[in-house]
Amino acid sequence: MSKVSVIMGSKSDLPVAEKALGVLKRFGIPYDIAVASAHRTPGRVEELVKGSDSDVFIAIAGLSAALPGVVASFTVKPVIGVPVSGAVNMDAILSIVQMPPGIPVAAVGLDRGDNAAVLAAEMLAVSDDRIRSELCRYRKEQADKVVADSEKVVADAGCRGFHR
Ligand code: RP5
Repeated sequence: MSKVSVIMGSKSDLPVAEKALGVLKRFGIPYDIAVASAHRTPGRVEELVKGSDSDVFIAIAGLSAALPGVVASFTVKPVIGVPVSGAVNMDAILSIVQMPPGIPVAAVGLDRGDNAAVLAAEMLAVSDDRIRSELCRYRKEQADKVVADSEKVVADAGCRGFHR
């Protein structure tokens, strides 16, 4: 049984999907993944979404990125859209951000499959203590890294840091 379904509009979106999978694996969140295009295989998108037992969808697409909105049209579960970069980047961003009223899609940054997975984990953590603990650990690791990076920058610069 999956908790998160990741759908990408094309196999060419796989590098962005892999960022999401890496985070979901780290948090021990079961997921499934498929390629299905809003424009080329709309019926397949509908089948996948309606047949899914996941709690959250991550939809990844570039160009005229209709996929997240189309996924959202078939479910009342939360949908996170990830715009994929290309020759023009605003097309995918605006296609995901500018959803009409009543059918929202949560948008993360360009190519930010990793943030989509973190946001999905945060949604699941509302009712899952284990995932909440993983998220807290993840936050602490990031904070520890900033401090370690700062200490290294100060040491490499051969000067004194703040608060001496
Ligand atoms: C979108 O068009 C896909 O999500 C992909 O980002 C983009 C290009 O698709 P391909 O031509 O690489 O299949 O539908």
